[in-house]
Amino acid sequence: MPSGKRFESPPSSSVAMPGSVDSTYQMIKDMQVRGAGRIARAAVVALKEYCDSGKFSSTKELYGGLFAAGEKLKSARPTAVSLPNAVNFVLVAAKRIETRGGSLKSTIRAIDEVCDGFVASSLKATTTIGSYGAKRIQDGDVVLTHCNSEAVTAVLTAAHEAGKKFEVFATETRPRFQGRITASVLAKRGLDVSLIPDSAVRVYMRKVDSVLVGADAIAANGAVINKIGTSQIALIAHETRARFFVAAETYKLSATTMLGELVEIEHRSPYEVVPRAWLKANSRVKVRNPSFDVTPPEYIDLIITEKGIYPPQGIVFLMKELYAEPPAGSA
Ligand code: RI2
Repeated sequence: MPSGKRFESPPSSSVAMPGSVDSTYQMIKDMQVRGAGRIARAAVVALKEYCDSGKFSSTKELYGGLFAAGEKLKSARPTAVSLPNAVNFVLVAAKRIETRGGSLKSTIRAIDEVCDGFVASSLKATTTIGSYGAKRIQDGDVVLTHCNSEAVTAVLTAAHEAGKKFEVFATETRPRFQGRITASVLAKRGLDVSLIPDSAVRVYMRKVDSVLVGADAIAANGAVINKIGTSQIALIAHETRARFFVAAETYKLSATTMLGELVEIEHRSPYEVVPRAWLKANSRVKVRNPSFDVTPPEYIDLIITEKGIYPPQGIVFLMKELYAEPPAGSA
């Protein structure tokens, strides 16, 4: 396991940026804004606000500032590839717009449109995933989910709205208990949901027909990087022959894994696991808090995207289609 030191914030985190970029960076880092899709949209909205801040006197200056802002936002959390993919989407378009020439005003307007377009297509992708995924849920099914994923709640909600009768088990998802969000959201939408401790998954898995989780990143070999505990759940699902589905927008595909790069796993503060006083009283105890793990493709049946449903082995072809030239050095 890599040492915690490797996961310290990169130096760009100390570069001061105006208002929205700084606060968005901090909110993503502190997980006040969380979930791979949400952090991607939040970063893009911050870039748009930065463009609109009225502090630039030339398109060159605008692009330079935007690039620095994008780099800062990308450094907020290392694992969810949706974040660099979204920021790079805006930066690549901004570069193209800048090179094309035009007034500062028209350049800002064009970049704003790119940002709005990303947010709209991200939201639409989640809805599309919902309708594709809902077809995989049958009357009488028991579906287990882990953590809190908008893509997953979209699928479950679409199935419920289609009149299907099924039961959901949501894990608590220690240490930050995002499973409570899932349980609360689904219950409010009228679904039949039970919240269970993470450690109870094997007790209930025999009842479970399918597991449905989100993704923070998907590698070229079809491996899925998602909230810590996902890979253990996949193993248990494999044992009982429950199907294992992943719901993820295509901007969670990690194109640089085609070039052999690995997805960096975020390790967070020990104080998410134990109180400060406890650790002070037990200072010889090392607390490790990896935020994500990797589920190998052998344990995954299907990956549900807005472009269609793929077996994990087919993801590399989708990746090649979407990212003909993966951006070297970016995630
Ligand atoms: P959506 C979350 O990460 C979870 O791991 C979740 O499965 C994934 O993002 C995808 O979420 P975190 O931000 O984009 O809670 O589907 O660490 O909402």
